[in-house]
Amino acid sequence: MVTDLRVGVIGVGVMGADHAERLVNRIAGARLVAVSDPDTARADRLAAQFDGVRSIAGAVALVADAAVDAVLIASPGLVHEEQVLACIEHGKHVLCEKPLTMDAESSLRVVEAEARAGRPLIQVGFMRRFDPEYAQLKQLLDSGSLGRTLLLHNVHRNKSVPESFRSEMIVRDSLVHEVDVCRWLFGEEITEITVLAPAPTGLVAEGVLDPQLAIFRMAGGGLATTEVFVNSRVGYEVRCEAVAEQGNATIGLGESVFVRSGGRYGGTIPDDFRLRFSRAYDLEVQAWVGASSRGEVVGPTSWDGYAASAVCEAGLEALATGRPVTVSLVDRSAALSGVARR
Ligand code: ISE
Repeated sequence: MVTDLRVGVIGVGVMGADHAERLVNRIAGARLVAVSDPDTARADRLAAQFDGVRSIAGAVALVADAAVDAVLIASPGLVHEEQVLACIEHGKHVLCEKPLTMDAESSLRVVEAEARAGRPLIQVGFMRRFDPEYAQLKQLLDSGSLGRTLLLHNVHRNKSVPESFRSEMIVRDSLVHEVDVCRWLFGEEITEITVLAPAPTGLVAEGVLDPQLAIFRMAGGGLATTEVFVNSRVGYEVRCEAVAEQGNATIGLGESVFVRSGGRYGGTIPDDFRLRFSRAYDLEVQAWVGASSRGEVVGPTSWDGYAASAVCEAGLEALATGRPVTVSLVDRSAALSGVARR
């Protein structure tokens, strides 16, 4: 008899609550059984919305709980290392929201701990890989029909973010998505990053550099540009254009209903990522549940999380200095055998 994967969710803010609702209503083969949040009242309230969901005080206690088979981490990046290491220690599959951790050193500790455990357990929440449009673009580029990919141009705009969202978070929490997209679409590591900022919008707190423009140099000689603008005031706009030898391809142009009325025409722009990427999140979590039930990992791995952390760490230096910064990764095979050191 096939039994449902019993899932616990750590962190029930915006994204964790969204995933909890997804697990209950849209994911096959899984059952939400527990939630945990430092704000215990918030966790209690969420648990009370669904049948059979316990609110557990303490993230590590949730991981250790015998009635939890697998863990979805949607807490802030600062506490990911401890929580992911606990999952590895207890042999539990984990889907960890990005960023994997806050810097390359701590992400590498996670990669090595997983390697020493002897089996893959970690999927990192780079959901763009599961978005049908991004997946089609990847297929197209990999097919070779457009020739070699030369350039990627990304746009990543949020309508607005809280005042606490500082310049560093634009790199670590927002740009990190395009770091993964570029590594994945090119199938190569990023070797150098530059992050420039124009005179900022007047609509942000003093000292916040928004928007930012990042340039990645790829190992095979390709280049990528990314504009991140988290207070664009427009809506959630995420686009990617690939320029190849025999043509170019763009995704993210918007697929909503096109309306003509009252002398105007057009569609709508989603307010935030939960709407724009709802299908991607469903496919991501469904893939994780299926793979975890089979004892496998699909999608972005801990190495992908580590490489992204290393690029963002270099990106922070690039933002501070205005200069290109080399990204240095440890030897991959050494890391995956659990013994890499920087
Ligand atoms: C947020 O954490 C996300 O992951 C969103 O996808 C991104 O657009 C936003 O800028 C981040 O703050």
